[in-house]
Amino acid sequence: MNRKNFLRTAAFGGLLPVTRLNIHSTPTLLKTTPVVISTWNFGVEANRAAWEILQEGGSALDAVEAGVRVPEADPSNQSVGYGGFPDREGHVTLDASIMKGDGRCGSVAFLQQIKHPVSVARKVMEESPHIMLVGEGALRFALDQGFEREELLTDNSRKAWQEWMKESEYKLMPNIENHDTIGMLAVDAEGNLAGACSTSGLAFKMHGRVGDSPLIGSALFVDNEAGAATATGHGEEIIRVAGCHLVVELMRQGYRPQEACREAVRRIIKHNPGRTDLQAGFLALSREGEIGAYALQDGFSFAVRDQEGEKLQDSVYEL
Ligand code: SD4
Repeated sequence: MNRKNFLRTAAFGGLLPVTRLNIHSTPTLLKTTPVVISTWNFGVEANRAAWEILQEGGSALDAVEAGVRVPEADPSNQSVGYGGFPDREGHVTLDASIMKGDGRCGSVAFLQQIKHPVSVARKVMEESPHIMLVGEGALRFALDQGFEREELLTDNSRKAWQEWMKESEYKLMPNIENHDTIGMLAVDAEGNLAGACSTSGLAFKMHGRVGDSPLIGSALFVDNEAGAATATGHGEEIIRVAGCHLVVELMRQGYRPQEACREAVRRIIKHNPGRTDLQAGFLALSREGEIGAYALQDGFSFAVRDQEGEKLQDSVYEL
């Protein structure tokens, strides 16, 4: 039997699992119908900006950048970009990442005074030989690239911080009270995946703290051969399990997006038996447009936009 016939027999006759063959084959680009998903209720508006690009045949990369910029610029959103809650010392410090299905990626961490960290992350990917820049270096790079310095601490967020200072009690609060993050995944008409993530991190965190959002493989991972994932919640726990890399690798092994997200949540629970003060929510998207979402506990919502319209959904959860 020559090799070609063997592979055909293997695929149709069941000698080898079909997925084994796929792992080693170069992925062909599919024509697909675009889909964009993102974390939390503010994802609905963010998805609209992404959808405008996707429906005109634009790339998933352009779509996720445009989408994530929406909550970054919104002062009423106190967990992302402008208007984000500051750290304990009153500084708004931002983390963001962006990744394409071909493995190219960029990120910034502990960046101050720049309203759109996701766009700086994209510049790191496209205009620097590196993947990640932090703090002062990230700021200098952003300024060199033409971004402007801005005051990101709004009056409302300053007041919330001053209120918090009275007790200075650092307690973890699940869901919207303390932390959300925009994580967005998209597949475009060419079948290419991309994702982006942006946050001001946990409210009133220690100065210098960096969460999962800028760490490739923790809050974001994208691979056209397997799928895409993003995460929100307590970054320290998501980092410990390399959450989004785990989700995508499980999808590569044949897990459905939802099952893969559930497995990541279960790993976090295994590290934290009995704890009820944690939250983590994962979203996953396959190249064929299949969506998965799973959270550690109640309260995680996500937004979906496809040709059928827009939806806000509550995620299933474990505890
Ligand atoms: C962080 N994961 O900095 C982010 C915060 C977040 O929902 O997602 N909150 O840990």
